[in-house]
Amino acid sequence: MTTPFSLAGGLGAVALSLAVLTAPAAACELHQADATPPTAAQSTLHTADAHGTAGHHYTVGDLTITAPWARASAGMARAGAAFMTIENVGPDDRLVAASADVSARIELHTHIMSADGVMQMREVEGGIEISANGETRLEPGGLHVMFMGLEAPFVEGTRFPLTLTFEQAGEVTVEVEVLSPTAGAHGS
Ligand SMILES: [Cu+2]
Repeated sequence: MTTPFSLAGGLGAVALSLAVLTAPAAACELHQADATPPTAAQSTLHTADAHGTAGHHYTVGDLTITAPWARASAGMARAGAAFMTIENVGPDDRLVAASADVSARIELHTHIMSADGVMQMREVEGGIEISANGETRLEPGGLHVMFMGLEAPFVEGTRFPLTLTFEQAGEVTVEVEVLSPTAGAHGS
């Protein structure tokens, strides 16, 4: 039997989740001030949720960047990495640079398997290729934005601005959300 109590609880939960989704959406619109208003297709991205957080997204030119995130630092680690999905509805592009105030140095990295079967990180020469009409994933074990010489550890629940420079689409500043130290482990 459905009691008024449980019904009210259910509505409360819905209202709460809507409120949680509203904050990142507002941030998106701020960054999209000069772009076209969000379309129905774009707003469905807010439910794309690979890591238990609202999938905030940013648009620049033909690119949509979804849910930039980083793992919280473990212990005294002086390095960190950021991940995101970049969707391209236009021609070939390239992520050529990233900048933020959080570390002494930032590089664009990938992982390669060495001859003796050990995964190693390498800087991507000439930047990360963003293929035409496709989706490029920066994820644990693969492509990532690398932060070396962190000014302070990445703390779970905080965010920091990261400016990405694309060869064609230009520059966009996204907010990187710091998730738990084990976030994304399933995807590595
Ligand atoms: Cu790296």
